[in-house]
Amino acid sequence: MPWPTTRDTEVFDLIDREVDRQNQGLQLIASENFTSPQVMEAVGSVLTNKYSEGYPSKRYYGGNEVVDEVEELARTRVCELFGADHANVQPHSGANANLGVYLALLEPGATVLGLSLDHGGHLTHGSPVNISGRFYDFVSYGVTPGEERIDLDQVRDLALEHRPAMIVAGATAYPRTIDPEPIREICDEVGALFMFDAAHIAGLIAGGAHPNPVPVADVVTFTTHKTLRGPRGGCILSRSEHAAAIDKAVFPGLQGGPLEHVVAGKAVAFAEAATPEFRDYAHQIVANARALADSLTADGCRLVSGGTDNHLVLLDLRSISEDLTGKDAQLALDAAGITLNKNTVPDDPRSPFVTSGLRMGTPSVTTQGMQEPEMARVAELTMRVLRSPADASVLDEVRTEVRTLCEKFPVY
Ligand code: DSN
Repeated sequence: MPWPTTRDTEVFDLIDREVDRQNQGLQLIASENFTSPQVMEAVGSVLTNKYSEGYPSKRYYGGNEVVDEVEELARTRVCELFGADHANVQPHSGANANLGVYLALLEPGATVLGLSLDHGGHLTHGSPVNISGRFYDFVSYGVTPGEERIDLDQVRDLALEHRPAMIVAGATAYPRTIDPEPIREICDEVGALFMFDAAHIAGLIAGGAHPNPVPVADVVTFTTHKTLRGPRGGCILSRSEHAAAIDKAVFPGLQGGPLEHVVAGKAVAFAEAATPEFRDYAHQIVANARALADSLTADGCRLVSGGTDNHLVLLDLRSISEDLTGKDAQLALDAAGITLNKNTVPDDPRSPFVTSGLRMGTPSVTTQGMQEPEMARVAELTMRVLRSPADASVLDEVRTEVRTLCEKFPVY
């Protein structure tokens, strides 16, 4: 059957609308970014047509001579970028990367330590609603009550008490540097494996703006689409001794055919992240987050941990109004063209669907070319909405100003 010649306007009109939305509003979701045209070209390529279960030169189907080279290129590039022994570039997502590691290295029911969800951890770090919390015995550590930094004393105490098979570090909503060294020491003291989930900060690590956990941890997982600015997907880096188990866990243990068009996009992104321009970009992400934090704080908003060392800030909305929830704030800001997400703050009395906080991140606006002066403006526009979330005229005014700002920094 020939391919249809009529354009599917229903779908492509929606995509055009999404291009407008991304161009015209402020994209401040800390886990998002604007990937490059070359990454998108690779993801939209004929590699989507190919089945390639297995790994380079060990495939189940024929015709994989080109795909083998694509995947090998991605593996080599990412190993060079982070200084890793081995890479598995097939995980479809960060969640699958984490699950692949658990399947490879843990027995069902094994004890694992992870950062609790409301202190900034991820669902796959043992949430009871996630497979990680159902198949493994996760024990949560948190942040210190005052400074809101990862409580290493608690990690050590819990490790000595529970003797975990693995300690998971990494976060989705933690604004500070995570030093892998002291966690390695605790792992060594109790004989635990060390997995570092670097999903949020992979780009900061690649660009030299944050410490690299690869030489320190047994396994490092990450997503390729956040600060790293590649296509949507996951990746696992490991020491050679874990390579065979991890590859077997990802396929055939967890996934079927790899998405080789996405693997090609990952290869493009890994090369982009190895450039001097990307180093500047990674440092500017952090500088922008600091500028955003300074302006928000100066305007009276309390930030979790008092500021940031990375790409994100966490606003404690109770410092603006006791009645303002993350849910309402997110809706009001979205209506004003400022897109971000509600987020719990440590020991949040509200549920994860309501929350007392907001998370804001700078990877996307930094890709657009915004710098410190624009971050002060973003903070000012955000605070204006947060002070009058129910005032339609304020939301309209801010929306117009957001659009004018974004027009100066076109994306696509
Ligand atoms: N959804 C991602 C985030 O926003 O942090 C984590 O998977």
